[in-house]
Amino acid sequence: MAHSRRAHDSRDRTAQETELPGRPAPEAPHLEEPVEPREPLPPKPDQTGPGTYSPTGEATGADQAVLAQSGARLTNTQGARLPDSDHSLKAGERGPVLLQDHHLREKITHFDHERIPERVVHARGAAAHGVFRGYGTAATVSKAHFLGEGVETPVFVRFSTVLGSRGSADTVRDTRGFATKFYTAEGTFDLVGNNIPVFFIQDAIKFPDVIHAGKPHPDREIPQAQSAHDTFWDFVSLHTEATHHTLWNMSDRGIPRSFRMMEGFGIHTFRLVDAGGRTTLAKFHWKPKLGVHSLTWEEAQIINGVDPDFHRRDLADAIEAGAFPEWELGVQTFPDTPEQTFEGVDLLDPTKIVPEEWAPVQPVGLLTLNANPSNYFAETEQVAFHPGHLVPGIDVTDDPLLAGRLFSYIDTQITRLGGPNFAQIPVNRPHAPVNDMLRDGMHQTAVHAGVAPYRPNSLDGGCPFLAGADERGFVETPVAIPQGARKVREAPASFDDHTSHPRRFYLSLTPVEREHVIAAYTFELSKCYENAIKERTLRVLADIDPGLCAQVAAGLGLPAPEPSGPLADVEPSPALSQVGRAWPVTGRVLGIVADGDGDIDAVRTLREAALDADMVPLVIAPKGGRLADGIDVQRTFANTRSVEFDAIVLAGVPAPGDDAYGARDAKAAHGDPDGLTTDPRVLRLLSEAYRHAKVVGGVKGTGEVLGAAGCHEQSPGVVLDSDARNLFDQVAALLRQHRVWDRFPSGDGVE
Ligand code: HDD
Repeated sequence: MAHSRRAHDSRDRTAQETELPGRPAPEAPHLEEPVEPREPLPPKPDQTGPGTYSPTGEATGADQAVLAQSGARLTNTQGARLPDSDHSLKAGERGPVLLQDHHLREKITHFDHERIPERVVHARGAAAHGVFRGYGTAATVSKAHFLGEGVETPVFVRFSTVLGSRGSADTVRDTRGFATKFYTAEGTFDLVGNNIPVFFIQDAIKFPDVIHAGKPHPDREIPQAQSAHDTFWDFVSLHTEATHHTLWNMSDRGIPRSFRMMEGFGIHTFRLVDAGGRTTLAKFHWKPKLGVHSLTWEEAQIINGVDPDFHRRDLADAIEAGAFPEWELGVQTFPDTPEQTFEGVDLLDPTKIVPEEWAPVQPVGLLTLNANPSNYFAETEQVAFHPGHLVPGIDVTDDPLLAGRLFSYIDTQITRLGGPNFAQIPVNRPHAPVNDMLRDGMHQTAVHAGVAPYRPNSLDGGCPFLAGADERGFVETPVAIPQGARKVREAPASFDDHTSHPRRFYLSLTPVEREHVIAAYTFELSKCYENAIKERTLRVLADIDPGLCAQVAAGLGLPAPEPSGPLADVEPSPALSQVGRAWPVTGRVLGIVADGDGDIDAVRTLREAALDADMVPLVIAPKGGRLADGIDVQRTFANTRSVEFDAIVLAGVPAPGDDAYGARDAKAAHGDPDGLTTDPRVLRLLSEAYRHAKVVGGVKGTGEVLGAAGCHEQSPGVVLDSDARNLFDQVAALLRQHRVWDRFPSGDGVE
């Protein structure tokens, strides 16, 4: 992966760039208000696009960049230049505003309509542009052109939370959306997945129910972006097919460290078609190169207060810094038999998984996110995904959840984006030529040529012509329908197993991960008012694992019920655990605490070692500006918390600064003028990081401060070394495990 050594945080970019070896210092930005027009910036790649006048052919001159914004002079919407945009037209300076002020009315009217309905689910999101490169390995199962060897396809990926509103916090406990738009040469393919491989419901007809239960209560509209409330637990305890998904939500998967460190899943089984027409059933997986990592619950809660945009910022900063996140796309494949099962797992049931140990995930291509959107609303907000956006080689199955989705997504865009022409919005435009015979409608921006948008015709020379499979047409797979099938509102008997898969997931977790699941259930249920809901959930848990049930019951102060019958006999799937593997440290954030009296050589060595390892070093000091020797400060004691960092090292013993918060108070709070006078915010940084099982360390002379923060030298993951390079190497080695897992409570009693 190529990384430029730019600062992780765009706010610090200029400061950091100036000191990087071999990089010319950028010009000082012009911050004064310019008085003369300057050349506008050239459009960014995502601000240009195919001409809007004729999607059926070559652009006819309406350059997107010109349409969006150009010229140095303020104009009205029609391009007429304006002399004033700050004062309404009045009858005299102190007189009434005149109704004839068409400029005032145009400006205010447009503003009044700036908001569009937020997505009914997945309203809160962040996105990026990128590229997908096929490995060619999928050729044996799919003829999709974009999966071909070396084929590069532009993509747009949007990550999201499900329940919260557009302005809600990022690190809530929730499922994360992972939606990818591949602009392929054969048309757009959307893989609209999540970071959890199963879903709450088996049939789309229940989607309004599960979402109504998860959204805030209709009377007070609380809680926001949370599942810790009565209606959610009421529904999932009565509707036990939700148990598997809920268990994943209560695990660490519900609070990812970063979008960059999440797996993604297509969830449904798809039907792949090869060049010879042979079909294979398949499930899609995204595997992050940075590993699968999560926050601790306390971290997530702190971040929701101190940086509600944490995931959004993390993604944008990493891309801006050149630390481009990557995922491998993989497929699990299964023979396309009439039963559509694999090793007893019903492949049409989206609440079930096939363990990777049974069907390995075979890599078929690499996704790299390498550019931030230029405009949030135009792109991230207006992007419209649809599981029915398919290309030749990838077809759907009869999963009843997928069937409903194929209806719902287009429908929702019509409300959300104001009409049926949302595919003409730049971010939604296919990169393949479009000739669809669809005409008119709200927000039609294409000026279609021709007179015969119908078939057959002779007036437009018979165009457009049809394309069969031999001309890369999308031909539905002719799947047999069971003979004598009756029209029923029923599900197959296999859909009734709601316990064996959640049980496998729970048994696959390490003790520390199970502790987190227990804590999450206990927390969420403790937020419910109705005891009956808690008791019903405990009965569900008893059938998953009696130990889990007993511990949650103990936390709630309720008796633990017995399982309703014999427990499902399942083997664990180690691939489901996030703990125990070594991952790259690329893109991880190292906090280096120092003050002017600190060990400047150590600060420099730590920074350079971190940059060499493609990590992101951020210097934390009592105040902003620069340390001695020109080292820039990126964070101050006042503006940061430990949650920003994956590891923290001390390169100085910072005494209270003389900035507004805490200096004198801090000394007073210590009570002992001869005692340790470390700034209390540094002690909090360290003790918090320690509590969250992060690697902490320091150079020589900092042991006492670490000890005062509760980070004792003998404790796991506390590193002291007089040599800064050695210190870094030990910190980085520990960070490969993401956390110092031994530091969490032992998991006693969790089997
Ligand atoms: Fe959905 C959005 C993922 C079931 C109806 N869904 C949406 C998004 C993601 C998913 C990632 C956000 C896309 C974006 O970033 O714009 N949804 C899923 C997955 C599902 C699923 C993985 C099950 C496997 N969804 C599902 C069902 C229905 C919907 C069963 C309705 C019957 N989903 C929608 C929607 C949304 C949506 C209402 C809201 C905004 C949008 O579509 O564009 O149509």
